[in-house]
Amino acid sequence: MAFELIDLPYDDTALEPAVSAKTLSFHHGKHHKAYIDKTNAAIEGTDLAGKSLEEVIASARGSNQGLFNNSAQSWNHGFYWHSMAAEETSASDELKSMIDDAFGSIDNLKSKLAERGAGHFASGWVWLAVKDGKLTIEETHDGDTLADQEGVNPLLVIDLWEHAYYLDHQNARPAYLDAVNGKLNWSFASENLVRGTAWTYPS
Ligand code: MN3
Repeated sequence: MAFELIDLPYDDTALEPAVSAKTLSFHHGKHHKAYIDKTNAAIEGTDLAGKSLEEVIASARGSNQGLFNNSAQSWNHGFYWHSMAAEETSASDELKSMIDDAFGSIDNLKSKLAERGAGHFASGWVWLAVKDGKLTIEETHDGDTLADQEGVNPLLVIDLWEHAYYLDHQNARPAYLDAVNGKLNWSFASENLVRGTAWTYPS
């Protein structure tokens, strides 16, 4: 059983103007699809065929950089699509209280995410995660992921690769981050928090 390109959880115009249908057509239809296709091609006929995407990522980490990059990017993009929502969403009481404890307010958290995302050098991802029981902002470089990291539960992610924003915001990563901050899916973050373990890529 091969991995599939999951559908976007909203219409392709739903995130405009933060993220346009044109960006999604390339980002989901070309970039994400290519990561999935390359992961499938790399594991076909090996003992990783039939494993979960999370197992493939963990197995490839540190031993097969090409497969790691493609499988982790497959996961990260699935998680990223769900990290944004068409409609306004709200955080659970538990998440709100953890945000207040860690960042003072949800607006401060959004500012910190934008600051860390803007300051991240070159390609990567900025995450809201639970680590050692506390909310934290994490960054990963290139295709690296929090999907398989012990004791870390990712709640939300923002893609910092230029392909995520160049068509809509050109080089202005801060403008993209401000726009995406208004589209973050706090319901998804709350579901991830209450589950207590990392989201899994749909199979
Ligand atoms: Mn991307």
